[in-house]
Amino acid sequence: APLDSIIADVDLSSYDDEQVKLMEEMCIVLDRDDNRIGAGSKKDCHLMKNILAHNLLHRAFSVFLFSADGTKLLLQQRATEKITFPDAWTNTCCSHPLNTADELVEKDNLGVRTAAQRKLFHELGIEAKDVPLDDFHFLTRIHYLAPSDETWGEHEIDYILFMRPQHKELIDMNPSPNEVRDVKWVTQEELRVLLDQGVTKDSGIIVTPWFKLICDNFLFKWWDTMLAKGGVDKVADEEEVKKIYRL
Ligand code: DMA
Ligand code: MN
Repeated sequence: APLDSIIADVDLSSYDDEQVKLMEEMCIVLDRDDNRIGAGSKKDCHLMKNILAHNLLHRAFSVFLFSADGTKLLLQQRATEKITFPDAWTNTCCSHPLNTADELVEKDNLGVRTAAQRKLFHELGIEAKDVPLDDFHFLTRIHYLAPSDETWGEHEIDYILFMRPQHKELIDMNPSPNEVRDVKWVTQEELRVLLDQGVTKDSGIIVTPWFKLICDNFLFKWWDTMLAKGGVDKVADEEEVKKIYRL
């Protein structure tokens, strides 16, 4: 069985202790149709050798948190301490639902939403009461593979979640420096500038591959729909909600 021969012999001593510890988290291992086939450590799931040799795939989520009026999106720059994609600009918050009873619940994507609420607090210090589980809106799933360097990378089915809290114009936060180097609320125009800088090698701006894929394929269309509808309900069409996009 492929999961028995996973390698885990990489030397982590040069990385940040807190981030190394998080490599022990257990991710949900999937077949390509998003059925759970097992569990694997965050470390095993993010080694390019395992991804390429065993086609190892895991479940993830990406949160897009908007201002109350919908004109601004919260971005983060990943901390230098991150083992994968350090210093890269990306959407509000990304991580993995863990292989635990509460985060495995698939009905109404409850497990993924529970994980999203947990990580918004862990990475950005956003309180659960400001981001209620019912206010996350699931849009679609994206299956992609992207190396970070010669050792590490991603191979995920990524659940896209939008949230647009109405009780405050901009949600309060208190980012954790071990996770987040910087944050920025951007308009569509400001995001387009950042994405352009991200493709210019000497700009010093790096953008994560999944955020770039989502921006290139969906985000601006969904964002316009959200503004036109005045809310986050039914921003993705029925086809998008059902499908797993292979990007
Ligand atoms: C993993 O994000 C999830 C996606 C969609 C790339 P991450 O590397 O930020 O995970 P974590 O915060 O758990 O390290
Ligand atoms: Mn991952």
